[in-house]
Amino acid sequence: VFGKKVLMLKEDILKILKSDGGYISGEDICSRCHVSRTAVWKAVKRLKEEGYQIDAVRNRGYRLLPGTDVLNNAEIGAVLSGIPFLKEFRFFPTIDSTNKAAKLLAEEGSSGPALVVADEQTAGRGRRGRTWISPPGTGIWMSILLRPDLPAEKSSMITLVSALAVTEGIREVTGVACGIKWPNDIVADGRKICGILTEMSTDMDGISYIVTGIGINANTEEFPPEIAAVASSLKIETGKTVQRVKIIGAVMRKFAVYYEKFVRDGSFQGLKDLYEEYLVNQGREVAVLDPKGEYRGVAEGISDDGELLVRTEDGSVHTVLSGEVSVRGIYSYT
Ligand code: BTX
Repeated sequence: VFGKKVLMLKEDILKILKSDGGYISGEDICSRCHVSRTAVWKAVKRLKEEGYQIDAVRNRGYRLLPGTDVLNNAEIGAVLSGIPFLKEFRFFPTIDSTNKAAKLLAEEGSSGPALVVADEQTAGRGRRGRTWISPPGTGIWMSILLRPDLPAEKSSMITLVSALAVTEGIREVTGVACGIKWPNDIVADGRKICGILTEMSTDMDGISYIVTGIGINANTEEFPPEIAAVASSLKIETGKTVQRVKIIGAVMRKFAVYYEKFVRDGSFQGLKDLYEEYLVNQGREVAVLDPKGEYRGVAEGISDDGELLVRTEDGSVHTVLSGEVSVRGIYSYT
């Protein structure tokens, strides 16, 4: 009973602090929660231990600092409760990879849509077995489990749906003018702030499940040397701490809308124009690393199926289905 009381008090105090940007006196909190000063002080201490930055000033009271960015079950649950699209979510303070966890969830029979979020990944993955650097406390590492009734060849378009949702979610919350580097990077100022990894499992009936993994550098201040030149974060771009739960909420709201449209239409066609608005490749010189050899051309947008259209010097238009495309002026390719 005592533990539950503390928990409720913590939640109540948090609610009060969140509803007000300024200082609230201890006395005020006491009378609103019907508890003693000591109880309030203890609950605040607990909240601080959980990462909430609460300023306590004598004669003024308590204030939740705007730099607070806590990722936990309660915060994520609160932000997702308004998104009926998601049927389930899991949060892990640390995990090997949220894509892997989402796949396990699918294997256990989850019908999705489900979301797995972690504060840290110890074995975050990029494409082709590459590593995705996922330190604790700063990033959004999450995976969406889906079971769309679609032919397997449409699965790669889920990456485009995710990219659209991430771009708009980030823009809405932070104002960062990010764009999409086809097919699976979100960039700001020519640097990667997000990577997307979509994986699929099929059975005799087609798609069994799809997991689309999204890694966003939110409050990263410094990157390891191997990616320092190519990576950026929302904090680096805005100079401010972002609240990761807000981004998660905004991205998931957008995702629900675009995914449902995509599945209803059975095609990416209806999202193509919007996608192209954010496409940083558009009209720029690109280098395509084709298995048959590298070639260069100008990106002209995407096809109805989400392939990149590249016009080469001889005037012919190539469709690039997947793979490595670098854009002149955006990392690697100069
Ligand atoms: P990718 O193969 O396109 O990019 C991987 C490359 O990006 C790496 O080789 C490295 O150069 C660079 N890189 C690694 N970490 C970062 C980082 N934090 N920020 C910027 N650049 C980086 C992109 O693959 C797909 C990444 C998906 C990550 C999500 S996180 C949640 C989910 N779980 C999981 O294991 N993967 C996905």
